[in-house]
Amino acid sequence: MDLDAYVSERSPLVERFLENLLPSSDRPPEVLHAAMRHLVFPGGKRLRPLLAMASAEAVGATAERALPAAAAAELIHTYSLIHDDLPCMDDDAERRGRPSVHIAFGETVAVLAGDALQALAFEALARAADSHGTCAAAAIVDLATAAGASGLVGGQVDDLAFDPAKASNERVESVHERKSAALIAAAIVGGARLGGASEPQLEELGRFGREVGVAFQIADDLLDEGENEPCSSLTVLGREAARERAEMLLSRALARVEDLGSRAEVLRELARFAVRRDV
Ligand code: GRG
Repeated sequence: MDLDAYVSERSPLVERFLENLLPSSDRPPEVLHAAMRHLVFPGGKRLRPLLAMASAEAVGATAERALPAAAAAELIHTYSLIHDDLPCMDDDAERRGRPSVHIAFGETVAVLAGDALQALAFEALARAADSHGTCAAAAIVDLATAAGASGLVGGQVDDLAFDPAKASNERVESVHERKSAALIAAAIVGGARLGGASEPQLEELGRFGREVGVAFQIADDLLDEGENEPCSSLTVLGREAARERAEMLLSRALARVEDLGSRAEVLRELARFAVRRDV
């Protein structure tokens, strides 16, 4: 299975879709639109959109069907990175080797660009209602749950307040599930929903997404070795046990989508990449 060929073929679909969705930086307020685009283009690995498309294809639909869910997940991801880099959060001056949005545009515009990207994510999915019917509404609920207080935002709050004295693998993975895995699962389930998946398929894909998401975050903790993060699998498990835990979650996840057969091979390969990556 040639993952590079898949990525080269499908990525332009996402880039075009996002390009049409994002307001032009020639249009006022120019500074807001430029700030919104700053981190979206060029993006990072585009893992969430690729998973959304592969998930739609795993249930027999085209990658194009998944584009609103793919783009919406990427926009939520991007907004969360912009806000995470702010001085009041992680205070990072660089993202993907370039100045963070608040360094390039100032804090006020960075907060507002994140807000606007979040709204745009839901707009993209809501607009899919015409072509995708009620499954678009269900995908909106899933995305809102993954992005909100019980998902990304709640996970971030618990991460920031994490007490090293009370650290345990359970507590760390509870943060991983919400801060990172929930959005990955929403991308996968969203793509499958828009692709017309059945309820049992959606349930299995949701579990697959959460397990891959936690394993992805453990891989991220391993890549961040040396940063001395209190809320990290590396801190509570150590390097070897953390790697084994990620592999265990990955194989459990892969077994869940075995029944989808060869159509799901790209989805499985993307999951392996997410967990074993070195970027
Ligand atoms: C500020 C609401 C709010 C949430 C912040 C995104 C986030 C939550 C924190 C950033 C730090 C972090 C470890 C997030 C977990 C998700 C993660 C590993 C993000 C990086 O995702 P990649 O590797 O990034 O997919 P690229 O750059 O490839 O898109």
